[in-house]
Amino acid sequence: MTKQPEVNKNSKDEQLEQYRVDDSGKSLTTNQGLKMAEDEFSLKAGERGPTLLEDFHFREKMTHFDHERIPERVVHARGYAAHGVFETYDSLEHLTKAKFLSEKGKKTPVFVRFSTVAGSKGSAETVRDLRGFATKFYTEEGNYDLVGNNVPVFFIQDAIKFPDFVHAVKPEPHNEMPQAASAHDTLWDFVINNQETAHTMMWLMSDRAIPRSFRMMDGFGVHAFRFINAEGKSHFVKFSWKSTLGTHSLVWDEAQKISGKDPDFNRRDLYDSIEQGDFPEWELGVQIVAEEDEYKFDFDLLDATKLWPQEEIPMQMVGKMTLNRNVDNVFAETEQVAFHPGHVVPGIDFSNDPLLQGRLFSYTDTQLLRLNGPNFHELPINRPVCPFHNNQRDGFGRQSINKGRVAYQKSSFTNNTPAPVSEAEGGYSHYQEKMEGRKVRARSESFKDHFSQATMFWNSMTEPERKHIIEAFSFELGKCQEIWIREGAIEMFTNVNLEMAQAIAKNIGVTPPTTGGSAVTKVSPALSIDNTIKSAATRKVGVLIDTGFNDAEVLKILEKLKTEGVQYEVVSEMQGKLEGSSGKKLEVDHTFTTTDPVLYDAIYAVGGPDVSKKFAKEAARFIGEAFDHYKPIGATHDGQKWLETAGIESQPGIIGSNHADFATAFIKAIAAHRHWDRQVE
Ligand code: HDD
Repeated sequence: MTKQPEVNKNSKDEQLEQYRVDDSGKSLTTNQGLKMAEDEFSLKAGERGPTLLEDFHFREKMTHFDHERIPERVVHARGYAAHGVFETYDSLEHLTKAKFLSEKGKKTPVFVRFSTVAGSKGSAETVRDLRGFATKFYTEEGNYDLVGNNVPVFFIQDAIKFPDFVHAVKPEPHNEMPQAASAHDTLWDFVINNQETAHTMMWLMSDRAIPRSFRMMDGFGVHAFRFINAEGKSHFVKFSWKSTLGTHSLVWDEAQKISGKDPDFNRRDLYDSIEQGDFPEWELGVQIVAEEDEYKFDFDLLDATKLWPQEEIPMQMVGKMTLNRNVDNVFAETEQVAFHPGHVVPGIDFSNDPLLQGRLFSYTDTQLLRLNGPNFHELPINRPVCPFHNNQRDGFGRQSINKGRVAYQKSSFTNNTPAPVSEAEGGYSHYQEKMEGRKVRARSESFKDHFSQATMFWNSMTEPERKHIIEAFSFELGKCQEIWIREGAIEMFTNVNLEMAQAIAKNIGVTPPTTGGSAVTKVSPALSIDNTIKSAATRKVGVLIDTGFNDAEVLKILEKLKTEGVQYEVVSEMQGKLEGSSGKKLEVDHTFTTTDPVLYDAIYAVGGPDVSKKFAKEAARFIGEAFDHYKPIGATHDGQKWLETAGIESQPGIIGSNHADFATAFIKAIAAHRHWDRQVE
């Protein structure tokens, strides 16, 4: 694998440099700096005698090891991260005074952590779940965290229900099953008893919940936030990340198999792409609503179970983020990074969304436990790139050596410094929203329509997407043991769409409903991932090939794939080098034992003049699975006959050697990603 090119150095990278340690080539010491003469044998009373308590080296090494683990995140435990840069397209000064958005071309270092939500730290990655998409912008005015998901809506409307929701979706407490899965009774019991979940459950049952890659999914800030400009004027804003590679998904059967074949599938994809210089990119989109338009819509802007249809509230692209550097150490960076929606900069403020309001408490609270005290902001990955000064002191693991005798305000010793500064000088000041009302525990009437947008989502789906949603419901509810849960879900989702509920009911042993349904006809084409960007770039092809292959032609085809940015791996029966018909060599990347068809976006079957029975059997398996998963398959030379044996040579997305320009036709089929019009069954 080639090393990534030297990427933009930035202020965060420079700051991290002082903490990086390279121990290679050095003498071994204890943590006190004492060089040690021996590290393999503990100190004993005689060669065969007991270990001595005075063995400080053994004790230090073992104690450190014994304390190596910290609590995993209560949600989003399984995550992976990378560094990068955000560049602003144009000044947004008229909307926000946030400096990182106020200057054309301004570059801000970022750190992004992607995650699944429900699974433990070691769980598989291609599970059906939302994905976390958390971005830390290291701005010159302090850290700004956009802590979002890959779905624009959330399951609940009020943060007080978050512990209930999470307890319901996590493995059931009496037997700790199932891991990283929503297909079980307690989650669906929660769903039918909390019908505000309807819209997000539709997203969870859709292809969005099984992304092909972190690089190929959107991100959403979910809540309405506020932009505040220098005049103090406020606008509501929603943030979205749009991948320049488009939004793409796995198919469910494939996703489940990948969970076994490569539980690290998504992180490997991100890591490898960055190492290879295929830097993933997202554009940041904002949707803006003027304060005076707050009540203009048929949903409440403050309700996190509602999205802002792009067709009604247009999205403006304001900058581009590129992830260009992998971490040096996963624990130090990815595990210790602490995100918080409350980390804001001047020009960005909160709305009264009751889910957001609760989050503003929860994140610091959880870091106190996870990172063991209040000094987690001093960890290298969490430090802002601008200086920070206040009178906070002490606590576990304190790094700073604060000089002087004063740690309080007000003090004549220090002339009352560190002192607050005015807004004009960059001091954060909360938006002075006018508030009135009674102290109540209640939900606004305007939050009570749980189904219209769920139906809009369904209405916006293509046929294949609808089929997948029905299959996902059938899988998930089919895993529920209790019939009343399945019945309750059918009753609930009849409110979304009658035909959908009927189709699911049939699959799960529930009497299909005959009445009900939704009168909502609204459609938002932006919600279908069929309308996304499609390109062959960075797709991964498995090339099935054996000794004696026609090197003159095949190597040209492989070269063409590379030129188009398509990645490929050479798969054969045995590791080593394969020799072509005119002596050219090809290194085998994987054998049939170490890889699998589900790990590729497309298959290119070449074979060789004299393949073994085992090779032919494996090739048939690769082609068969790729076919069932609607993937493009190309075949030339000896591979052509496998298509014919399988009887699939004239199906959509199958490119045989009869194509005049095979490489171009194959690349086109790869760019189409999935060929849903294929006859699979
Ligand atoms: Fe959360 C982690 C995203 C609602 C409480 N959340 C966490 C992470 C992401 C989100 C991406 C992982 C950050 C990382 O990579 O370290 N959470 C969301 C979104 C939500 C949301 C988009 C709804 C719009 N979360 C939410 C609520 C609460 C929390 C309502 C509680 C009131 N979330 C947490 C947490 C976590 C967390 C328990 C676990 C680890 C952490 O914070 O740092 O505090």
